Amino acid sequence: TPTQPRAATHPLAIAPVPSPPSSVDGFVKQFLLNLNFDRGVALSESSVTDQYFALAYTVRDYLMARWLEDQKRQRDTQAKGVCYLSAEYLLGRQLDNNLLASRLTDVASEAMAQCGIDIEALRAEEVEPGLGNGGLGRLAACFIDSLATMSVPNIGYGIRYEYGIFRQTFVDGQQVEQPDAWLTYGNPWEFPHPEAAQTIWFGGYTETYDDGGVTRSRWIPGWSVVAVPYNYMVPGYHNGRVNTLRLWSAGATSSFDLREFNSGDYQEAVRAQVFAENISKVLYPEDSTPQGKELRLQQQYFFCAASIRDFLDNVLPEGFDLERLPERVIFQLNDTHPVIAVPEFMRILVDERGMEWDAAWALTQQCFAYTCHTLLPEALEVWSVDLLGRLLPRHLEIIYRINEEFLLEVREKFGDDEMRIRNMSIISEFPQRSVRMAYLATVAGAKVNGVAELHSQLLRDKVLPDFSEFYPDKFTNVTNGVTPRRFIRLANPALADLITEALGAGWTVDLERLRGLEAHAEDPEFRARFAEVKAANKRRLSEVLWHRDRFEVSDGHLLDVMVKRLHEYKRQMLKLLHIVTLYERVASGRVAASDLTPRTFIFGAKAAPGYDMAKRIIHLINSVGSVVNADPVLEGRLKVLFPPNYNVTLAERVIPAADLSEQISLAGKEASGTGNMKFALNGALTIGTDDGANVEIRELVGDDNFFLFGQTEPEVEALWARGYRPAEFYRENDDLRRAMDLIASGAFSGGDRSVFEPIMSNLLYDDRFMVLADYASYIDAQERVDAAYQDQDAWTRSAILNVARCGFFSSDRSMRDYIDRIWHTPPAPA
Ligand code: RUG
Repeated sequence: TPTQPRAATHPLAIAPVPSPPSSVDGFVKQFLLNLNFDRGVALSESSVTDQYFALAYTVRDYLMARWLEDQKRQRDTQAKGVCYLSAEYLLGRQLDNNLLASRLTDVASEAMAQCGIDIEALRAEEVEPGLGNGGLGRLAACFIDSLATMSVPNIGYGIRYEYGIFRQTFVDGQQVEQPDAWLTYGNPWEFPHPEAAQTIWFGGYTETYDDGGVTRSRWIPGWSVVAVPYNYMVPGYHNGRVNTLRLWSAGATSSFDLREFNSGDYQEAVRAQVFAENISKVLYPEDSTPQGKELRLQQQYFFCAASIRDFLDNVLPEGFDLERLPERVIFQLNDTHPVIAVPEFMRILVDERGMEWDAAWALTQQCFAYTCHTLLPEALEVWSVDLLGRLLPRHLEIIYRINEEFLLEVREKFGDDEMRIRNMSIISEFPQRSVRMAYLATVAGAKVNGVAELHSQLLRDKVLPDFSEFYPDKFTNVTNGVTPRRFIRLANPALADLITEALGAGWTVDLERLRGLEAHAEDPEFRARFAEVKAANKRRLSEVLWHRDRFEVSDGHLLDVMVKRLHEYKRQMLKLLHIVTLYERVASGRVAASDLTPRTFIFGAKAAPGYDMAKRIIHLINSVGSVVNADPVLEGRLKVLFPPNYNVTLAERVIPAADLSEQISLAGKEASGTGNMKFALNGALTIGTDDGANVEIRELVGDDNFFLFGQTEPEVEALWARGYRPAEFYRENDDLRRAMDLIASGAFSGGDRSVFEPIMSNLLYDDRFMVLADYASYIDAQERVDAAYQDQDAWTRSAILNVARCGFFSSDRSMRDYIDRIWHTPPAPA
C-alpha cells in the first residue's frame, strides 16, 4: 500500500496571527477577514452560522502557530508520547473550550460586541460532536484535554462518525431516535487531509510461501477502503500547547464506476462508495452492551489499522529503529474496541517488516496497555472466529499463534490443568468458537487497569482471576477523573470565580488546591455566597429548560438529578420507585403534601435503540412524570422533568445546578462512573451505593457529607448465594408493594395494565440488579436527605466540603497516574 510522502524538513510555517493575548481590534480584524474571505459574506449580510464559523476560524488562527510548533517539536524531539486508541470521543462543544484554553474568552466577547454580535447566539449555534455514548467517550475527551494541559505529547486516534449518538425525542413518552446529522453545516474545527489517506484492506485469504527456507504466511486481502484523516486541535489550558486528535473517515478506493454510470446503472456506479462510507457512517449507540455486528468489527479494524500505520509511517522519522519503539510510544487501548490493533501491529512487524515473531511479540507487549471499563460479563467483547476469519484471516492466524504460545506458558506455570487452560484461552469454544478480546488485550498489554479502586480489585479477583495470578504485576488501578476546565471553569463560571477569589488562580491545573476551601466552609459569609451561586445556577438551568423544553424548575425545590445512560444496572427504576412512593403516600392521604420536601427530579438518559427494557423504563418515567406533574394533590411539591436528548451541552447546565446526585447502581456493577465526580466537584451531595468511584468519593468527602445506602458488593454476592427472591421484598415492605401496585394498576398508563407489566414482572421474578432488595435502604437514605435539606446552611457546608475534598478527581491526576504506573512519558520540555 502506498504511503504518503513525508513532509520534508521545511521551515515551520508561521500562522499569520500572533499568539494570544491579543487586542480586541486585532481580533475584530481577523474575524472580519474570515467572515469575508472564508465565508464569502459581509458582516451586514452574515447569518449567525456565518458568524459562528468566522469566530471559530479566528480562534483556530490564534491556536495555529502553537499547533504547528508542537507538531514540529514532536517531530524533532521524538519524545515518548501516548497514542490513545478510542472508538469514542464525546467532545462536547469546542468554541468555549478553545477560547478558554487560549485566554481569548474576554477578547472574543468584546470583539463580537464591537461587531454588534451577541456571542451567546454564536455559542448556541454550535452543534455538539456526539462521537461517543457516555462515560467512556467523555473520559477519552477529558484525558486528551489533560494531556495537552500537562504538555504530554499525545495523539488521540478515533473515528469521525458522520452521525454521532442519536438525537433522542419523546413521542407519547416513548423514545424515538433521530439521526444526529452534526456535519450538515460543516465543521470549522476539523482539518481534512484526503491527500494523506491510507488504504485499509479486508477479507481475502492467507497463503504460505517459502522465504529463504523459512515458511511464512501472508495475507492476500480481498477488498479495501480508504481512511481519510481529519485533524482536530487539542489545546492545553493556558500553556500554549496544542496536541492532535486524528479521526478517520472512510471512503471508497475508487468512488465511481463511470462505465456503470454511462450504461445507466447509477446505483451500481456508486455502490462501492456507499459500501465504504458505511464504515464510518454511524456510532453504535451502545454502552456497556456490545453488539456483535460485522460493521462494528470493520469500524474497529478500520481505525486501528489506519492509526498504527499512520504512527509508524508518518509520525516516526524515516529509518526509525523499531527495536526502540517502547522508548517512543505507548498505544493505550480504551476498552476492547481497539484490541484488534494488537494482531495488526504484529502483522505489520512480522509480515511487512520481516521481524522475527518473538522480537515482534516482545515489542508488542511493551507498546500496548489496556484499560477495562466494565464488570458486566456481557460487555466484554467477543468476535466469532467465523466472522473474524472472514474479515481478517491473517489476524485470526496471528491470534491463534499468540494464544498457542500463551497457553504453553500457562502450562509451564500451572501444569496441565485443563480447566484452567480452557478458562484462560483467548479462544472460547462456547456457545460458538470466538475470540475473547479482553483476554487478548490482557495477554498483549504491558499493563491492565481498571478505572476505580473497587473496579480494579474486582477485575483482578472476579473477572480475570487466572490472569492476575499468572501476571501478578500486570494489573493496576487508575481511578478515572474529569477535566476541571470543562466541568468547573466552563460549566460553572460563578463557582470558578468564587473559588479563585478564595484560593487565588492556579487551582484549575492543580485541583488538590481545592482543599483550601475547607476553611472557607466554616465562614458564614462564604457559605452564603456559595449558596447564591447554586441558586443562580438553578435559575440558569430553569431558563435553559424553559427555552429548550418549556419545563419550569420551581424556586426553593431540592434539585434531585439522575443523568446517565439508561441501563438496568444503573437502576433508574429505584429512583422511580422512590418518586412513586412519595406520590402514593400523598395520593392515598397517608401523608399531607405539605409534609413533603419540595423536590424537582431531573432525569436525563438515552436507551440503546435495541434495549427494550430500557426503553420501557423511559416510557414509565415520562408517564409517571405526566401524572405527578399534573396532580393537584401534590400542591406542586414534586416535579418530574425528563428533558430529552441529554448530552454534554445539557450536562454543563444541569450539573452545576444540582443539589443531590443520584449514583445508585447495584454494588459491583458500575466500573467507576464519572458523573458522580462532576456533581461532587460542583457542590452536589451524593446519594449512592458503595460502587465504582463512589467508594473513593465517600472516603474523601466523609460519611457526614454523603448519603450511603444499599448492600455492599460482598453482601450482594451473599444474597445471590442464599437465593434472591425479590417477591419476598415486595410482600414484606408496605411502601414498596403500594408503589408497585400503583404502577401495575395502570395509574400511569391510562388504566392499561399491560403497558408496564413487563417491568413489574421483571422486578418481581428476576430483578438481576436487586432493585427491590435495596429499596428500603434507599428510601431510608432519602429520608435522611430530606432531613438534612431542612438545614440549608449545614447542607451548604457539606456541599462546600464536597468541592474542597474532590480535587483528586481531576483527570490531570488520572493522567499522572497513567504516566507513573503505565506510560512513563515525561512532559515535553518547553
Ligand atoms: O460504565 C462505565 C463507567 O462506569 C465508567 O465510568 C466509564 C469510563 O470509565 O466507562 C463506562 N463504560 C463501560 N462505557 N462503556 C463501557 C463498556 O465496557
